[in-house]
Formats: sequence, structure tokens, C-alpha cells
Amino acid sequence: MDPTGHQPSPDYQQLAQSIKDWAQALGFARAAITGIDLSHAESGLSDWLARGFHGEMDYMARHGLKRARPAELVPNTLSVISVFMPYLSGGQDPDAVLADTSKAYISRYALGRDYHKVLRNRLQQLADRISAVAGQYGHRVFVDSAPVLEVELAKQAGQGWRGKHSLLLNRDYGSFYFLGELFTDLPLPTDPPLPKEHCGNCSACMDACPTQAIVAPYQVDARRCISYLTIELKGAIPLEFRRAIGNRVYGCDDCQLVCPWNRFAAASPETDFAIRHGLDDVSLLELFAWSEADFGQKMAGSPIYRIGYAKWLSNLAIGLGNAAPNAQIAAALLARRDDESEIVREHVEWALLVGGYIQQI
Ligand code: B12
Ligand code: SF4
Ligand code: SF4
Repeated sequence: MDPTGHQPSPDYQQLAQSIKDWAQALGFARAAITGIDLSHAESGLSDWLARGFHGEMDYMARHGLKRARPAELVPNTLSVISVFMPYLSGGQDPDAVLADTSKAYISRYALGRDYHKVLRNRLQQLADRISAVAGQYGHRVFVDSAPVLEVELAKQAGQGWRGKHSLLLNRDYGSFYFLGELFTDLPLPTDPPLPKEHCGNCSACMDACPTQAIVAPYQVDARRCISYLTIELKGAIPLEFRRAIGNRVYGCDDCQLVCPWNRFAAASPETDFAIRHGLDDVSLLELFAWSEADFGQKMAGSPIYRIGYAKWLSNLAIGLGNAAPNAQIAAALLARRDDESEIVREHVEWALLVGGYIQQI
């Protein structure tokens, strides 16, 4: 403080460097800084919404272009600190799980603790460290759920380029990480976007997508994406996608698994992302046998908890319908044929039919 009681202006160049060092010490792979001009992304966002690609995710349409205008979301925002944290935690080979129809494939980001809390908490710690130097300043932390174009901000900050699957990619970490941001009213020096993208002629992610959800490079029709169908969609999963979903019971990683930049993606040192309940290599039948109390107890603190027990059972029923038929599967499905949830009953009925356990009347 100076004698008048004001905090002297910090050296912003020095502060920016300190922020990057502190972010790494807090477990983020890297921090970078960008401004608030995302006007170049507005037409892509409008186009995506106009084509209805958001499906039932009303929150995507609700904020309209505010999503691309950080200073409308948080007035006085001048700089955005973009961070990312890898989440792979080793475990069973994903391709082996996908190939075994008796197993449940759970998206690699969801095998441990809910990332929202982990990242938000670390970003808040970063914000607090900044106040020790900058004094009181305007800021807010965001992870995933806010109306923010996170991938675009990260790209602008030079954290990577956008892959054709629309996710952020970089040479050192691939794409298996979460993004987060700290909006501030500090005039921090910004980092430039990367001079070059590195997808070239590759289109492996588009070719590998089981439901052809990547309808053109950088354009994902969420209504076709297995991540949307198994996590976001509240009602019944449309029949046309059920076979293609295979044994993916929560999210999907196919477009990332085939990406050459993920070949050497390293495991995350974060203990919060350590695999819980053997979810990296578990059978559909074992999960389908969980009672609602088991689900509540085992999935507490996991991102999977948010989809609820009925959606969980419905997704598992699709997996069981797609599995190589056997007597245990038949018994498990028949036992849930009269489930109290209509949505579960409907998915179980489908599974019994496609598995050949019952005949269409
Ligand atoms: C909604 C959402 C989804 C939706 C829609 C996905 C999507 N691509 O939009 C669904 C449920 C399908 C989804 C799935 C997944 N998601 Co998601 N999702 C989000 C969320 C909340 C918003 C994304 C968004 O703004 N979409 C709106 C559209 C318009 O954005 P866009 O597709 O990026 O489009 C831009 C360009 O591609 C281009 N564009 C789009 N259409 C068009 C059309 C034309 C003509 C042109 C010229 C340009 C253009 O312009 C747009 C603006 O720049 C973000 C978090 C956040 N707040 O940002 C996480 C986020 C993108 N998801 C994430 C993850 C991890 C996933 C999954 C991998 C989860 C999983 N394993 O199941 C999958 C991957 C699917 C995929 N290939 O995208 C991470 C990605 C991390 C990373 N490395 O980039 C994020 C950033 C969450 C986080 N905080 O970490 N997700
Ligand atoms: S699979 Fe190929 S096209 Fe898709 S994001 Fe990776 S490098 Fe880019
Ligand atoms: S997450 Fe799966 S369904 Fe969605 S775009 Fe990627 S490969 Fe396709």
C-alpha cells in the first residue's frame, strides 16, 4: 500500500509470468493469457445454433452471442487466463474395453472425481495468489458449465489449435484435458495464437465417429454425438443411434482415441482423477446389478452422478442389447423389464428384442 492507502499498480509483465508459474505449481499443465475479442467466432456459434445442433441443450441457446462476448458476461473483463489440466489416469487399454462387448466403456474423463470442483478450486487458489500482488481486482472463475467459448479462448491464448473434432489439441498434451478460465479486469499482456494448426490432411476423427456426428471439419452435431445421447439427453435415445453406441455407457472418446496427437498423451499426476471402483475395466452386468443406493453411494463425487440412476440403467441396457447374447444378460434384462422407470423399461425392452431374447409381437 502507498501512504494514500492505494495499492501501487503492479508490473503486469512480471505478474503475467508469475501467474503462469503459480498455475503450474497448482497442477495446471500451462496457463496463457488472451484478450476478450472473440468476434471471429460469432458466426460459427450462430450457425451451429441456427442448425439446431445443440438439440435439447437449451442453455446453449439461452445466452446467444454472450457466449462469445466475455465482457457482456462479466462487465469490465479485460483479460482471460486460460488453463488446462490433463485427466488420463492409466488403467485398461480403451480399445480393449471397446472391443469386448461384455464390458462397459466409460469416457476416460469420468473415471475419477468430478473435474468441475477440482479445477474451480485450483482456479480460485490462483485468483487468491494474484490478489496478494494486485490487491482487490475483479475476477471470476469458469469451468465447463458457464456460457463461455472455452475452446476458442484457449485457442486465442495459444494453448493449442482446434482439431477437426472441434476440441483443443496441442503437440505436447494432445486433447485429453479439461479447460478452465479466470476472467479478470487486469490489463495483462496477452499471448499470441499458434501460428499453425497441425491436422493437415488427417480426418481420422471424422472417419472414426460411430454416429457420424462430426458432420464437417470443426462442426459437431451434438444431437448425433454419443456424449450428448448418453449424458445430456433426458428422454429416450433415438433408435437410429442405439446400435452404433455399442458398449459406450457414459460419453465417448473415439474421436480422441484415433487422433495421432494423443498417441503419447501422458497420465495425469492428479490423485483426484485416479480411477474409482475399477470403472476402466468393468462388466455391463456388474454395473447393471447396482441398486439405486449403490449408484448413489459409489457415484457420489463423480461426474456420472449427475445423469441419475434411470439414465444410467437405460444406457447400460443399450450396452447389454448390443453385447454378445448369453443367459446372464437375458436374466438381468428380464429382471428389470418391469422397472418403475418408464424410460428404463423402454430401453430394456429394446435390448431384449435386439438381443433376440424375446420376439416382436
Ligand atoms: C456443449 C458442449 C458439448 C456438446 C457439444 C460439443 C461441441 N463440439 O460443441 C457435447 C455434449 C456433444 C459435448 C461432447 C464432448 N465434450 Co464438451 N463441451 C460443451 C461445452 C459446454 C460448450 C461447447 C460449445 O460452446 N459448443 C458450441 C459450438 C458452437 O462450439 P464449437 O463446436 O466449438 O464450434 C466452434 C467452431 O468449431 C466453429 N464452427 C462450428 N460450427 C460451424 C459452422 C460453420 C459453417 C463454421 C464456419 C464454423 C463453425 O465455430 C464455433 C465457434 O468458434 C464446452 C465447455 C464450454 N463452456 O466451452 C465443453 C467442452 C468443449 N467439452 C469437452 C469434452 C472433454 C467433451 C467430450 C470429449 C466428452 C466425452 N468424452 O464424452 C465430448 C467430445 C465431443 C466433440 N467431438 O466435441 C471439453 C473439451 C476439452 C478440449 N480438449 O477441448 C470442454 C471444453 C469442457 C471443459 N471445460 O474441459 N460437449
Ligand atoms: S484425428 Fe486428425 S483431423 Fe482429427 S483432430 Fe486429430 S489430427 Fe486433427
Ligand atoms: S465423442 Fe464420439 S460420438 Fe461424439 S463426435 Fe467424438 S467420436 Fe463422435
